[in-house]
Amino acid sequence: MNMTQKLIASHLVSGSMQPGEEIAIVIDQTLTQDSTGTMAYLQFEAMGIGKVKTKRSVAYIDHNMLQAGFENADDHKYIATVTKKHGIWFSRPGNGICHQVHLERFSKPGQTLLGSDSHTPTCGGVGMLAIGAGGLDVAVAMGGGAYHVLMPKVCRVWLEGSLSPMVSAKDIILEVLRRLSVKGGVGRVMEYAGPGVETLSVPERATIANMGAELGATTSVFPSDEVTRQFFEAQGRPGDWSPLAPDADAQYDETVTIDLSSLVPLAACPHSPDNVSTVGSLAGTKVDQVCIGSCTNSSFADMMKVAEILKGHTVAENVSLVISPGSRQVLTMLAQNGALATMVAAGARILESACGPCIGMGQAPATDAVSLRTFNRNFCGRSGTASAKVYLVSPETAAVSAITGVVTDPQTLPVAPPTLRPPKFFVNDNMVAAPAQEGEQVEVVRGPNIKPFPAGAPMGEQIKGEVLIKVEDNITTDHIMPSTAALLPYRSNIPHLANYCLTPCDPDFPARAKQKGGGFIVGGANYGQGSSREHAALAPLYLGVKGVLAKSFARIHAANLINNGILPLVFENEADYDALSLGDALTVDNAREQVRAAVSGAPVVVSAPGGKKILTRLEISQRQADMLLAGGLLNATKEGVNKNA
Ligand code: MIC
Ligand code: SF4
Repeated sequence: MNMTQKLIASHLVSGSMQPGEEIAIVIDQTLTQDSTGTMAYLQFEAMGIGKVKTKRSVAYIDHNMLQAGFENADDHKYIATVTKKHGIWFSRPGNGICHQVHLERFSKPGQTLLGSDSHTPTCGGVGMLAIGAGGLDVAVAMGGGAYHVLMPKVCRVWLEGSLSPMVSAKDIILEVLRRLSVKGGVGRVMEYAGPGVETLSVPERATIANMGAELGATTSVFPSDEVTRQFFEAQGRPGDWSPLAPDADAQYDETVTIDLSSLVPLAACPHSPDNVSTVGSLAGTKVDQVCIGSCTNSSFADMMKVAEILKGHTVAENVSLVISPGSRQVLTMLAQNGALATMVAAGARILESACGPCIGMGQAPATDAVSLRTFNRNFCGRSGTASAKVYLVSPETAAVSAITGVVTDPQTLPVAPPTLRPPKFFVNDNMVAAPAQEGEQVEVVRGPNIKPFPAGAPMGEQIKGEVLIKVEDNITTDHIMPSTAALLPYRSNIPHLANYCLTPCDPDFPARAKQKGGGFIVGGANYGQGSSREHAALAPLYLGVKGVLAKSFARIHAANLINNGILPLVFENEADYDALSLGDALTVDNAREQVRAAVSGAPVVVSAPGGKKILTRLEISQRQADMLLAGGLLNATKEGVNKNA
């Protein structure tokens, strides 16, 4: 077996391990963060379960850190108290970005992790099966329910050679994205192997696993080897380590080979993580802003490289450099060894250990600005400035360019800082609050920002509505449910958020949907890529959207639609996409019957104007059909349809 098959086989509760078949796996650990967490905990509460049934569940506060009004602080209080009540560990604001902290303090090779954040695969860097999902799926897992996913194909990424100085783990994943695109990982686990793997430290592996999310992959997995063992030793957790490797005769569905020695510094150009060019080809482009941090590149080693490059220099006059160390562990170590002072002396603006500018929480660039970021997503407008041009680069490229003021290939710098593997990390878990022994005693605090979530209604015999919007390929959840500093505080207030649904594509969409009493969305390929945010299904649900017809869907978003009772329909014939227009009246007759028949592969017929019949595929299991008929997972769970929950 390969590692993916081993991890799945040891957690399998139902289904057969044939690629494309629905399987159910036991979840050992869960994580949530605050922007998806409020909804996940409201849903968990609605299930009426006392203590979580997982081996470990952790709630992080890292996204909504600007407290411009009471809303974010209210959300923090709600999460702090609801977690204390239900047996969940609570990583307090300031403790760091969920994926970085989870890797450092809670990851465990061989275990499964389900997180309500698409970058949960970061912990694949130590041999976990770590998957991102919607909040409702995570809530079910906390309640002891299995997680359902399609058995992935396994793509082996064979790494040879070793990286040249100033070429980074970020450049490896950018190379994978350049070759495979943002759709290239759909339905796959990326499994890393080959002699190049042992040249990479755990944080470097985590960078690659993290940004595997941008391939659309189910997750990415690295072996747990001697390098991993040393990482656990240095984290003061030697007992949590166990080995993981593929069998010598392991089989893979596909293989991609990368010679690390041949890689050069790369950049993802606006506005997609797979729009990759060499940094050399962009050299000389004037830079306005450099942001270093995020769950992709904020480890101690990354920060030390940056400090080493900045040493003795001043940030170019035309550049604003902001740095957010990924965790309190990282920040403390930088403070202790003087690297923080080096960064400050160079003119860096230090932000707290949180997502910050990565999710548009502050540091929106100037109009038309060029911003170099060590982050993982550069979707248009995500920075908070629609006209900004965001490039995704390595910490080396970012730091060097911050000094020169123009995009600069870091290989042109005479000194290359070493890659650090500290023998001992600074450990202090005092900002992770333990759950209460007697949860019943804890009172959950709900501020006025905590609104009930919209519930789906059981499916009727006929589904009718107009095409409310037609959008192109690769629409992200940042388009469907934008997340700016102004909107993130309302993640527990769907009626408010719904007013901004799909507005980057068409500002009139919410009003039209309300006026028409709901209807259908028409999308292109890879509809719903990016974030795991369930809000990209909940806001359309609130607006009365009953179905989305698209050329294809991103995995997490399709699951979120089904979980909320919305039909994700795939065009059998892509020409039908071209034929549909705004305002076309669509009808699904005998909807309940058609949904039941879809389980065995029958097409769902959608009637369009002029007597046209559009054939669509609804790729669902029996369990998902039950959910759609019941009006979503929560209803189905309440009806007892979902036995596992
Ligand atoms: C993101 O990077 O887009 C986020 C913000 O972390 C999301 C979660 C969210 O929308 O709250 C993700 O990646 O899932
Ligand atoms: Fe936070 Fe950005 Fe990572 Fe999402 S991608 S978890 S916003 S740091």
